[in-house]
Amino acid sequence: MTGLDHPDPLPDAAPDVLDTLLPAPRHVRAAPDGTLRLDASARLDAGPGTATAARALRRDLGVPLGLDFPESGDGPVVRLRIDASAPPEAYVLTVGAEGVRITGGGPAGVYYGVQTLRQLAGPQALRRAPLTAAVPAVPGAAPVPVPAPGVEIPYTEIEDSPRFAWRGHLLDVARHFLPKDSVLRTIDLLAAHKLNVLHFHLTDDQGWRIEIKRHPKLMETAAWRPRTKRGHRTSELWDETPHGGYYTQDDLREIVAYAAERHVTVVPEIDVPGHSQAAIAAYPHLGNSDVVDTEALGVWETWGVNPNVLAPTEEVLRFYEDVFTEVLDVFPSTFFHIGGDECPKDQWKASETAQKRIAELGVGDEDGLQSWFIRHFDTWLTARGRRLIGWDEILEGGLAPGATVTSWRGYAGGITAARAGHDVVMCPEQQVYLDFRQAGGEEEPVPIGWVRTMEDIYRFEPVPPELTSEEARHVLGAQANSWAEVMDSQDRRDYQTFPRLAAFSEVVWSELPAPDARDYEGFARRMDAAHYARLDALGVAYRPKNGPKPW
Ligand code: TNX
Repeated sequence: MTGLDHPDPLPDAAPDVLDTLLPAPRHVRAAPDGTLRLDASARLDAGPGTATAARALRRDLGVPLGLDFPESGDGPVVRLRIDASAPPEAYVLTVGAEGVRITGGGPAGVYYGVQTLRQLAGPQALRRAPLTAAVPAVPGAAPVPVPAPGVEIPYTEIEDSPRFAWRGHLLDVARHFLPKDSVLRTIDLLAAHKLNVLHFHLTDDQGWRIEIKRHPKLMETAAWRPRTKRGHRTSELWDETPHGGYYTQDDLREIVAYAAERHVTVVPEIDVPGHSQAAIAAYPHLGNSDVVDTEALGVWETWGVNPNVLAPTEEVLRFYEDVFTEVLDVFPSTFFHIGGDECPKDQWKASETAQKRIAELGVGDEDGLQSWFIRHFDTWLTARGRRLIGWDEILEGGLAPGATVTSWRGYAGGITAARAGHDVVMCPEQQVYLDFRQAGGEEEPVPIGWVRTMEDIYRFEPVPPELTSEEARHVLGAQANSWAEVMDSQDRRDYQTFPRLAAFSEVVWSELPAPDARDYEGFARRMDAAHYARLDALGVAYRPKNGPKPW
């Protein structure tokens, strides 16, 4: 049902559209007899605090359905309201004879109500333009009449709120740069799935992607690699063309504002002290120049864990304070991700400078040195009203007092951190990494890690049973990470990310039973009945169940 391609009579809402919502709401009641017809007479009454939802209604539902939603008129009303006694992301959506009412606990709740209304209106509401439109008339030619727009929505009452506050997706733009437009589109896709954190992995050995005005070689040198390894199963080859790119600070401010309008928080990551070869290639004094010829290092051209890590010196701390100052200026997020993963300690073991630091600081060993490094920035960030978050390796040598942990090497790091009273975001790689292939067949892209099907993702449980309910409160939520070593195009990213991100969205939004008791068949039915069609309307090159592949 689309509302516009068969204008007369208006199409019936799919009778079972209430059973296709995804992520599944907490309670859906079908009200008896009837559907509401939203046509050009429908108007919008947006109460205080509902501006983002009102704009989303007009942009994300009105434009593709051809409805303007003026403020006055005598048609059905869409009423948007806030009831601050409810949690900020909760909403109640009522569709009845007089119109639609969406009441949210806060602006985000009303916004999510609009996203649900979009699903009730059918896949057409996920497009960017109506299927029929008046076109600018060629001078002298007669205009062709356009059918009246409209859509029918079943009467219902829906009560909904998310299980977790942190519903995230990691986008790796360091291994492969993703043009700004694609980042904005990703934010649209997250919002349509009621996900609310974009973890933006901006730096790595293979590339630096954020303009830092104080240190211009990060853009001139660190943002580019002379050649790159393309990972396709059929052709793993070195591509002699350079790869690179970076976002200017204005690009990033635009991304942050675009995300905020959709209730998505962008959490920046600057990965230290490992994963830093690109920065060292630009500024060799950042590396351990007493053990390796850092002048000879270029931006890394291949994948894996890199031995060239930052030197643990005051000079390096000052350099990164400069960097972080500019990053904080661009990203208003409370959380700031500092990386901390996969920092091999061999160079520190061999370096006299590093050994002297260990002795001076009295931190015992190389793990203590990394912990000192991270603690420095924990204090630094806390003094600026921000919170440090890092990969679970930051537990080694002692967790910094204010740190939150993204637990990726399984659940263990997250469990330890939660028991010590630290907040945790769960993203165990074996359960929820989207760079892992989603089937075992020969035709899948270059394998990274294990096979993780849509069903595996659907049965991912963020809260490990080992935690008491008190400890479990530290699990803020989860995120699905899309590392991009072999995702060198938007299509390749779409293929890896969808449909599995849809399954993930339900895991973090809906109150699902324990993994074995989850109704995967019911989820798959909703995918088949509506959600693949929604992804089609959104223009997502997801992995089709039975092929062919989109390349
Ligand atoms: C480990 S997850 C990494 C990434 C890789 C990923 C590949 C994490 C903190 N580090 O640098 O891209 O594996 O799956």
